Amino acid sequence: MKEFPLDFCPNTEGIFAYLNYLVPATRKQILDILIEGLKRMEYRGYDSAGVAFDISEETNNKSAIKLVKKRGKVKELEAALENQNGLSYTKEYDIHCGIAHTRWATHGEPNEVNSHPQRSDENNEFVVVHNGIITNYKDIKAFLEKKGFVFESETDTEVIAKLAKHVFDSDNHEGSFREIIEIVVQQLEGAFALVIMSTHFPGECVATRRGSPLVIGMKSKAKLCTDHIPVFYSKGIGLKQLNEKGDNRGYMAGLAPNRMFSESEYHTVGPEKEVEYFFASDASAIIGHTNQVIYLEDDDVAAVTKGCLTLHRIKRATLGEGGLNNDRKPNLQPSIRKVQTIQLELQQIMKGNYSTFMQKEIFEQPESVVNTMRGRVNFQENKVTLGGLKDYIAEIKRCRRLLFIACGTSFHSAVATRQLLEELTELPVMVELASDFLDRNTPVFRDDVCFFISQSGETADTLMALNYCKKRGALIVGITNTVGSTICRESHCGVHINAGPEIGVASTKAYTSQFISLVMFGLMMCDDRISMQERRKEIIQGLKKLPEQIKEVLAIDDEVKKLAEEMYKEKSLLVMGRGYNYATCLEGALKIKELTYMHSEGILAGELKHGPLALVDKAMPVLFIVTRDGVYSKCMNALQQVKARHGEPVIICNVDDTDTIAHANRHVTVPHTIDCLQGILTVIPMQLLSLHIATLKKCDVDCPRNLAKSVTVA
Ligand code: G6Q
Repeated sequence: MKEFPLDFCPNTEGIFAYLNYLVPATRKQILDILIEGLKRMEYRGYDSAGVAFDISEETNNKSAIKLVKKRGKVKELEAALENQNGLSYTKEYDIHCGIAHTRWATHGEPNEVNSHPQRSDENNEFVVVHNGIITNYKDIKAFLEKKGFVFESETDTEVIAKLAKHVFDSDNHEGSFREIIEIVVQQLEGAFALVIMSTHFPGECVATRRGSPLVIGMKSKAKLCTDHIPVFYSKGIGLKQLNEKGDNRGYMAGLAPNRMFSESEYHTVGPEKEVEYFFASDASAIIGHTNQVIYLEDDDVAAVTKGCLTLHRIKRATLGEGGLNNDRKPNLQPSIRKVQTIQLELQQIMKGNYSTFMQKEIFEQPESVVNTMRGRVNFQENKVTLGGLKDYIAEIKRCRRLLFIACGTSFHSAVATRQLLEELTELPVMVELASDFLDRNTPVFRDDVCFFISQSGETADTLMALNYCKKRGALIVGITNTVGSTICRESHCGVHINAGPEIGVASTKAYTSQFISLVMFGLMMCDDRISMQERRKEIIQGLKKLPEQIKEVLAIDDEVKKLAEEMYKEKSLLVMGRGYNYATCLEGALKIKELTYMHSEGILAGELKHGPLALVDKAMPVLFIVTRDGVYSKCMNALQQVKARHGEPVIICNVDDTDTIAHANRHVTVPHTIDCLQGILTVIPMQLLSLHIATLKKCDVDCPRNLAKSVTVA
């Protein structure tokens, strides 16, 4: 199978691991927990799954690990686990570690050998689950092959397990588990999150990340010692040393931790010692067990030994590596990881009565927009307060320019609000696609304010652009939907859009909440401008009416479905509009193409005569968005041009706009709101249309082909 190039590797994989310490559990219960963890992450998309667990009971107490892996769905892995000969499912384990994974093939086709966990050798001495890509795996593989290792899979991951065994064997089995893995991760390049277990360290596990999320949940009936975990620093070693010497003898001494804190571990206090740890790439796999979590930072190495969790880092980042920290001081990296309480409720991520997560999320918008505004917009006094920004507003007002940087749908939310932000802030506003922004080495200055908009808060391109701007001293503002995400942690300040978990790969409710968050920011920036007061008031009153108006749009679902029935066999759809509705054209076309695999293009109506008009004839499906705003007559002009070429446009326009409706072949209507908010109402028919076309074409609505919810590799 062809390897995916690095710029096309959405991270759909899922890691889940469970470690129980003095919390007795039968093997059946342990396997159920592992399988359940994988099921919670199924929405991310995957093509094979696997688990590793302890079987020392079956091998006369000689430490041993069993791997069970299956191509296909988690339920097939579950069935395979039920049919393992010679395994006792009732035997209780006081201490146990198990790791599990859902894989989406990148290096090597989806089959059992390529699935994770990957192993060091036939005895499964070290086994690993891995999300992401090891870019230098070929070099490491060549090095290990010279040492006599024989590889069985086509994966990049296998080098990790084998390198761990090599380091362990070369050091006469003297290093601790954590020390071994610290040496291993220093040799790895690329993006990864890893959890590793070993027959040499039963009941222990080590986890680490770089550029791919990993969260650890803690649960205990006993009292836990602290609400934060201190981080130790260890000196690093380089691949060069490993290559030159050919073994790692002597490296353990170099890695002796530089102790800096007296309180070193996360553990229980008092006589009761029982504790459980859950490791996952996605908090949704943990919330069913505990809401107490820590988010690992890049290069943290977490280790659990005898029920105690410790965190280490190889070395402190220097200014050159990390730029400025969140206080805009040289970055020496925080030296603790706070234990956080996640608010996510299990039912929040369940599908309920809806047939897909996407449908549920579209229909949640009357509530999600309220949640975005809750406690922030005072409709009586026409005031807006964003708690995460209020201390920075004075600095933002003094800036040279505002930059809004994002990818995909999140980028469209910036396009949708650019005009309003220019009007309300009276500042130059740049709207940038993160990948292009980086490609251009765009100049950024200390007095720039850079906004990073991201539903997941983990998108690699957006994150790289953030680091680029942070190093240049700009103020970093995060607009995210995921509390604790990397973008949210790396920002100096920001706004949580509070849309609730968005599971469907196609972004819907996050878009409308991002849109509103940016509008609220604009309103906050001009609250002391006398000349803006009338405009502010009408926008705030427009925001107040939005939830009810969104309900009215959702009520036309059946009409949109009929439209979909007429369109779903078409090969293409052009979506045209201008002004405030241009973003709806881009976002609508993105929804159509990603969900239905139909070609679709968002076209600025002002550009028609500069090229796109050539596409228009009787056979070309066209959808035109025309609402009663400042560009209405220009839109009507463009509509006439389309009709003059025998185009038969379907129109999205305002309710009761009989003049416009008269020009339509077919139409759907949305309520009228103030110009700058109209895009929130016009995008919903486009979300519904793409959903219905995808359903009619029997496409996978929640997991469109080739796409992932969280694109954590650039
Ligand atoms: C669209 C997708 C996608 C998404 C980008 C950016 O339906 O969800 O375009 O918006 O991949 O993701 P983040 O908003 O998570 O950064």
